[in-house]
Amino acid sequence: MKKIVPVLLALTLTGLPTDSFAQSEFTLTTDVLANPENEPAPVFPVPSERQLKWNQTEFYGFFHYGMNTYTGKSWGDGAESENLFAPTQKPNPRQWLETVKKAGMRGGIAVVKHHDGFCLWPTATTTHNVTNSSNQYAKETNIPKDFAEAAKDLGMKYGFYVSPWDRNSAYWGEKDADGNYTSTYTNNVFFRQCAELSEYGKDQFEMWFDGATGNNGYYGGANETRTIPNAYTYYDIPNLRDSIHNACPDIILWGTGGEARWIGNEDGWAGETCWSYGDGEYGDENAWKWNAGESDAKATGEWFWSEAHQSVKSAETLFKMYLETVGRNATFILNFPPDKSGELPAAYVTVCEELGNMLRTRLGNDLAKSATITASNERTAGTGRDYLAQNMIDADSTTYWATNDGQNTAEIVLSWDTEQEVRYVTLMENIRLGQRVKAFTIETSTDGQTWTKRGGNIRTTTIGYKRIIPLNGSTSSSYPTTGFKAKYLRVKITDSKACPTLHTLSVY
Ligand code: FUL
Repeated sequence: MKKIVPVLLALTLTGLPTDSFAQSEFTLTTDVLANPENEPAPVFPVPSERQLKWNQTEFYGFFHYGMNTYTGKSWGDGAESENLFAPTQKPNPRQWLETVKKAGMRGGIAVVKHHDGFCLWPTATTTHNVTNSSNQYAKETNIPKDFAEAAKDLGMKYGFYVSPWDRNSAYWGEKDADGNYTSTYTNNVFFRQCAELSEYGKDQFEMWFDGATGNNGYYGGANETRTIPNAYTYYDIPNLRDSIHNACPDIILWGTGGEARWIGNEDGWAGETCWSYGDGEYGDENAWKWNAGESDAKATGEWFWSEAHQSVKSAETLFKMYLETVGRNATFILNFPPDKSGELPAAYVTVCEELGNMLRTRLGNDLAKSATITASNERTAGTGRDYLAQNMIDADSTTYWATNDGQNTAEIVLSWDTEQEVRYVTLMENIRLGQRVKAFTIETSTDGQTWTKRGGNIRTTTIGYKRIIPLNGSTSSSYPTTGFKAKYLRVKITDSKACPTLHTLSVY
């Protein structure tokens, strides 16, 4: 309903003719506040549309391949001859993506320039690139092009890791005669590299910038130690972000780019309590900026392939890492390094197949779909939207359940005609309206009278984009051979910043 509110304003505007502006009367219409759908008000901060899409990628591959693959170093110093980059066949990014797709991953990020500054595409920004290697396969290499094409073909998301720190460039960390940093590297090298990369696909989902701020390096032959005080200002991140968003609207500038955060470790785990705002493993309930966590981890011993670090973690270990990242409101970027042939070794392919099978058999058959669902409170429907408990099990993430305003606690009950064996519960908040839930419990019952709390000592606090709770309380032991018998499963939301909004409740 439109309300007309007369407003009398006393304005004192310096420098303006006071007779016409001193007192003015106008009407303010409040129909901007009309809410025919009765949607809950957002709890800020909320994610942007591109941050939401990014979150939905959930689990994706990381591919460290480049100069270090051939030198065995973790960090090249930038003095490496281009000829050292010598693939034994044409690198095959399609095989990388096909492999991780088998593991259930939805996309991948390819390293196209690491700290050594060697570019895996024919760039105009530096001679330190694939075209200047004497190796024939190096000359044919264009990782961003082949990676993007393969991803599109396979229906996967894709993006690139481009190191801001460049130990080869003479301009990185360069100072003028007065001791001030020049902008040559940022403007003429780094921006242009990002711009060139944006040409390889307008639908990229993430650009990966690590936070390294310098050390010793080759720097065009200077062979010295250089550092920069502040990556954000040195790389002119706000400007870079605007430019790249104009070219690639869905791209998230990760890390130094400020649109999603490093989870704070490289071990494949996020905090049990994990807010999508703030920093580190746990986030910060009171922070003001949406900054969801991404957890980066290695499936092998090193980021790059090397003779010494070929062994790969077991699928069981990777499954645990999946539960502790995707299952704790973080995205999971898992590194598999191609070897000197530019392909992933057979052992990595096998592990990816095993992991994919585990995810399908353990978290693939949602028992909630065949349950009856009720909730202690369902928000009053609007003209074209309802907030029924049923919306949590309808496989449509755009419909959701919510309670009425002021109802910050609630009970949701699933029941089945016959006894089920249950091991995991997945919950997903409608984070478009902010991350709200602060505490919940999960219980099971065989008779609807006696309830047993599940989840062991796991902190059932935040949910966020996605939370997966192993009902036996353990992510570390392998898959429980028997689950809990249940005819009823109850989720109690015991604390929330405002009325809770959930779009998915799944049981496995
Ligand atoms: C870090 C780099 O220093 C490591 O070499 C690796 O690329 C990791 C993923 O990011 O910032």
